[in-house]
Amino acid sequence: MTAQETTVRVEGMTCIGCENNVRFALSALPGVETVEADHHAKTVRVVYDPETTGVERLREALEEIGFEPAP
Ligand SMILES: [Cu+2]
Repeated sequence: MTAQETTVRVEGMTCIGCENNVRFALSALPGVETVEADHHAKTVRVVYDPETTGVERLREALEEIGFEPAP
């Protein structure tokens, strides 16, 4: 399996607490290997197994915890 990497722009991350929430929620998803959230840049970089999960699932998980992934 080859890991894929994506960077999602996430509006509404304003502090380290937000970064932690994002990291916690995405890390819990099957197939997610690495999560780096940056509230200054408003980006979340995710390394994941494309056979197990995908960008749409990541975006859903962000919405579930109240963030808005940019299109
Ligand atoms: Cu916050």
